[in-house]
Amino acid sequence: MRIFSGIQPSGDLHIGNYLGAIKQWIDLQHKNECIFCIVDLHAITAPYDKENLSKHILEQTGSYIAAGLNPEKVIIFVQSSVKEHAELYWLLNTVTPLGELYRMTQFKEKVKKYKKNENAGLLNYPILQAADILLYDTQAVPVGEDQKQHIELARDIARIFNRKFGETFVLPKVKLPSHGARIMSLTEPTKKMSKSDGEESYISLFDSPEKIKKKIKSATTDTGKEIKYDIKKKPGISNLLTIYSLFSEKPIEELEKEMKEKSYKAFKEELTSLLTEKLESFRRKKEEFSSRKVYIEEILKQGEKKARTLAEEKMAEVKRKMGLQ
Ligand code: AQP
Repeated sequence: MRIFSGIQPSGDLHIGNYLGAIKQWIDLQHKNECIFCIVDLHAITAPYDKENLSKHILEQTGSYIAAGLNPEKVIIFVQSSVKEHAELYWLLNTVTPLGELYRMTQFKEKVKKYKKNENAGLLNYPILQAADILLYDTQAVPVGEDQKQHIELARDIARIFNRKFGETFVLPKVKLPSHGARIMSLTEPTKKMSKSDGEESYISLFDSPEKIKKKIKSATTDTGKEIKYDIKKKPGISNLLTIYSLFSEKPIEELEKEMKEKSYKAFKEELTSLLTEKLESFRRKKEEFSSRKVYIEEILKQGEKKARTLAEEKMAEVKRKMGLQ
């Protein structure tokens, strides 16, 4: 199967990115043709630090490999290095119903979040995402639940284009993890965990044991004492139980029994030990790759070459179908 997915170079990868997307990528890389993209053109729709963007891109590539992606098996490249993404984006603009864009949950949330930077990129973001996906005849897109709506729109855009100009694009399917599709913020457990929501709200894959301890200790819990999964009444404890369950690979019901007599404090201490242990190898490998800039740059160069070959071929077909040169 052809697989495509991407993450913005907008900060450290967190356990939500890992459980929602990257863990699936690592499993899928063995038996599929995988393309993983660092989506810098998406990242610039929010306020960002121009001086550090290329540093973040290299760090993120190192993080992908530290997390377990094998650059020998998968294509890893930077979105802006293959100009066909932006080119196809424009062509797809002309077939995308405007009403669909205004309906997108992420657009509504981001307009509120970036009140001082309400740019058209926030609205058109899913069209660029559709271009990323359709350019590579992608069959499945492994993402967290927050991106489901965008992948469905990409599928609709492909359908509209095919109807208008003839069979051109593969209709992509969304691929959600069976568990962990939506990890919530530690400080506001009714909101999803996000890179751009302040350090205290997420656990980075590369946090030190001290940071993990501090963040879990101050994670929002709920009234009452019981360690029980109840997403409505106990969103904080339910989120911590989900994280515990996914990293320990124990079902939530089993954990509820194990933790029956324990206090929130004791439960948090156990979660801290578990995360410290499970994230240790990510931390170690990231340090190893952070000193290998030339190697990382070479991976991106090779990835760019392979991605460009595929993208150029598809763009030629799209333009032909549309009657363009
Ligand atoms: N909390 C989450 N739980 C499960 N999956 C998640 N993903 C993101 N947050 C969670 C998945 O990670 C992939 C990459 O997302 P992205 O960085 O491209 O954009 P995002 O969804 O907007 O992620 P963030 O952390 O919230 O970034 P910022 O703060 O920069 O906007 C996607 O597959 C996503 O589903």
